[in-house]
Amino acid sequence: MDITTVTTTPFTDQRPGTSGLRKKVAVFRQPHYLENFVQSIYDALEGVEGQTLVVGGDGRYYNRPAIQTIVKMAAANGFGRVLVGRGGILSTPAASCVIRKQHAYGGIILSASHNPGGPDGDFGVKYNIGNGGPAPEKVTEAMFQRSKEITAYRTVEAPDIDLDTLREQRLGQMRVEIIDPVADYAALMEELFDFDAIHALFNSGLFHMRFDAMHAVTGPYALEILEQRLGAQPGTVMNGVPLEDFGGGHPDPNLTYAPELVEIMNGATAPDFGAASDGDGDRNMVLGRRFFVTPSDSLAILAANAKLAPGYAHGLAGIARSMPTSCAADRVAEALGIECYETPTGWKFFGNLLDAGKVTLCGEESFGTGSDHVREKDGLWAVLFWLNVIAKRQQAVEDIVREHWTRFGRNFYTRHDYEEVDSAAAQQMMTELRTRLATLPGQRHGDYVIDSADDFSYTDPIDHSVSSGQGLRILFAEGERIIFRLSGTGTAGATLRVYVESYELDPSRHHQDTQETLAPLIALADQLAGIRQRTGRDRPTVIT
Ligand code: VG1
Ligand code: CO
Repeated sequence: MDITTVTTTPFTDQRPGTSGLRKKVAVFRQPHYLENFVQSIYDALEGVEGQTLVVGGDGRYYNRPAIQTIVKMAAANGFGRVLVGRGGILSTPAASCVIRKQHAYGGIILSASHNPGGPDGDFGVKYNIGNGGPAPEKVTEAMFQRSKEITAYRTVEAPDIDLDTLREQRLGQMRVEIIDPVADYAALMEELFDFDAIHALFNSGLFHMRFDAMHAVTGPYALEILEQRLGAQPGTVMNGVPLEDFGGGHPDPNLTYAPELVEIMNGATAPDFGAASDGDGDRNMVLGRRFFVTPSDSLAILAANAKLAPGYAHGLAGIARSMPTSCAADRVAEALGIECYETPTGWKFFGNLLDAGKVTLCGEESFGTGSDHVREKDGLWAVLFWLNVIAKRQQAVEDIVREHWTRFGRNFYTRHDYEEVDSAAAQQMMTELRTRLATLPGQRHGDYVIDSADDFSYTDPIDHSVSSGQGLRILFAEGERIIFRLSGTGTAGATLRVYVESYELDPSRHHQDTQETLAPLIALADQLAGIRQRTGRDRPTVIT
């Protein structure tokens, strides 16, 4: 088979963000745009000759043509074998699982996660390394550098491969295997959780759940695992067929973008348990009957109950949470006598800690929870973990959470997002606040005294790499926190995220409303940073 070398010129905007290169579909469709980035990935890797690459995506628009391009270029760049999920489908955690289980060199995952899809929506490409996790910064930086100097890419002239039949094909010297996207992943879940106990729970007829796959990638996984293997009632999984535009929705499992599920769970005949996952299947939202579990609490509760699941029966080595995630998990770690690590936003920062065996569970406030079973956050895993805990404790979700608060105290927590604000204005607001950070400690604002303030910087405990500029933190004397960050996953303008938290030990106050409880701190955040004035917005776009 002939390898073709195509001459090209660099684009200057191919710097991967929080999780890969994420752009509008129209940007990716420019001639050579995808090819340039894929060649930059391959160029940044060493010794790929004869190696195995895993390829799959969340099924969004442009998934299939992109896979054809990536596979042909893999053949031209010397890979020995490519594993592709049937139909081009692989959820992010399943891709991580396959990379590990099949000892692949790495994988390319096509997704823009929770961002909307379709011809006018977003697309994304991320590279995962051999441990199954997102490429660390030094690797993504090498790709970006390469993309700025690229002059040619390599591909092969060949007919498209058949993505829809489980079989082996050849592209020159390279084997292409179409694999069942669910098999390896489902087998791993069976090892980790007590499927018999969960099966009995569903079988009792006294327990009902709804899982909203949001027309994204988790549909086939949830149908197989929840309905087929665990015996949940047919219809438990809703919106279970992946669609290229996610049915026009925003596949982000939160109270704003999953209104259908939220309405069911708030209804008079609400089931016992509700859950949803995002575009690429790595996020989760967990709901009880008329009850929302914050992702930060979910991490803490799973940690406190981990021994109920067979995969974690021996206990946890440690816990890690991203900096903006609430401190609820820290209290559990303290009680368990284990370490709790605080990392920058983005799953890639957990990789070294997991590989070194320092932590077992990880979580982010952005509906991400996971463990050392793979190297990505894992939506369905979190749902199965909750089901395992419910089956063992035989309690309602709300009761489990309230008991947790009584024991550990409650971290009231909210995130306010200001989406698509003017980039320059958002940058300026951050810069201005950054220069004033040193003057803040000691200031009193009503009931709150500022204890310290900094621009979060992280030194990886394993490889000692330093990641600075990871968010402005204002910490108060009684455990309250206000954090300002600019998103690294948006594709239009800037997204400002403001994270606000307080801590309450007194159980008589645990029933309070989150937004009301945090209102004075939310007002203070605006006062300190001038959000309204700088962004011209009088309220956030999304509150979680
Ligand atoms: C967001 C979240 C972050 C998460 C990232 C990728 O990043 O805040 O916690 O790791 O998305 O999630 P940012 O930079 O926009 O705040 V996903 O589901 O895209 O893989
Ligand atoms: Co995602």
